[in-house]
Amino acid sequence: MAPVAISEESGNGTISSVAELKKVQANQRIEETRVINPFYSPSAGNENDDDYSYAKYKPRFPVVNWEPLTEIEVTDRGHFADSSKTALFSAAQKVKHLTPAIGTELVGIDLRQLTDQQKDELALLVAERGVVFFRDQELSIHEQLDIARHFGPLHKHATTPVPREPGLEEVHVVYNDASRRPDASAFSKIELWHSDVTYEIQPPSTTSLKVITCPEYGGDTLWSSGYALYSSLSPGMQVYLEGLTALHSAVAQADGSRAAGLHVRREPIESIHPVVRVHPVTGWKSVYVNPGFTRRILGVPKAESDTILNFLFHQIAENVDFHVRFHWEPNSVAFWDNRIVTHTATFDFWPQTRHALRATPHGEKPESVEDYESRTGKAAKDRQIEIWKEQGVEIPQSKKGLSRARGCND
Ligand SMILES: O=C(O)CCC(=O)C(=O)O
Ligand SMILES: [Fe+2]
Repeated sequence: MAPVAISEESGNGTISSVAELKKVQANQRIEETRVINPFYSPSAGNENDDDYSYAKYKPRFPVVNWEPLTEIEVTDRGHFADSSKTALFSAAQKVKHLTPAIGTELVGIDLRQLTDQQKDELALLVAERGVVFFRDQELSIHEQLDIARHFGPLHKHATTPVPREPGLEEVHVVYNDASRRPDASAFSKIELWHSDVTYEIQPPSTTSLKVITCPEYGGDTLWSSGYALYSSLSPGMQVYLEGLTALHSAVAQADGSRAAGLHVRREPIESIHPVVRVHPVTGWKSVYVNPGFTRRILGVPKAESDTILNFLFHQIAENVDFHVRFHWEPNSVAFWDNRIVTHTATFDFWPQTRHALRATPHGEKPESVEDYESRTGKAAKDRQIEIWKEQGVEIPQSKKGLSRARGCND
């Protein structure tokens, strides 16, 4: 057989036997199929650190071991807010709603100046609008953590990186640069949609991300409203989903980290949460599954679980009426309510650098419609219908078709 010319693999640039060729090809295949999850940034190198003012916030993976999380008491700050949000809105030059379903930008506010009353109103606004944006924010990561702590006890992530600066283990670092090329063969775009760490017993509530370095264009983030997804469904489907629970798992994330040679700081867990949860402050119903972490619906045939989840995942990722897309600038900050939205970053900016810091308060244990209604004595609501009622709009007949079958879970 004629020698086959290949790159550096065979040392002298030629391969003389079929066995050797097969070995080289197998190695190439392994290299090609190596999974690179864009969320698991490896330790970034030290190149250009002298010129980079945020080098102290570059990723680090400490080799420490944390105990499993246990249940904690959390009271949402939105409960304390004045529903007109006058203190917050009167401090803004402009309040810009970005789509009917989701997303508001507040212009002219300095987050460092917020009073506790304004923070409570922000929590309520985020609970209603899903995600709220601010630009040109000088607040430090320490000040960002202080605001987050106002919303709830902070989550420490078991696998994603923390900043090099000591004492910031509650911060989740997002960092990508030229050394890290996203691997489109490893993940579909649908799989990247997620709500943060939904496998936890008490997944996050009012979460914030500050982008400190980003390309001039590219690297946008999209959010999808779980309220809007719920509202879009037929009454029969709404009732069906309200009676279901689903399994959320950290196992794949931990396995992915270990496969990348990284240390997992807390053993992965799996939790069962309602498929429709009620936001404790708005009382609105939201579909609470996500492609990133929800593995199956419990108590139904697997084929049914796969089909229903697949339908919901596609709606989350593809129904653009549920979406808002945000273009970041350095010092932009987003606050989103992880209980009622999913999100995905875009990975279209390689080889440029994008660097962001997240603070993540724990929310309450997700509450089903039935549990919310028996705890509060109030009926959980469909956000869209509430908004139409407020606007004096007649509710379409198709939305009136079925009332909720009470006691169907008894
Ligand atoms: O990079 C982003 O825009 C978001 C990354 C992410 O999913 C997160 O920080 O929760
Ligand atoms: Fe996220």
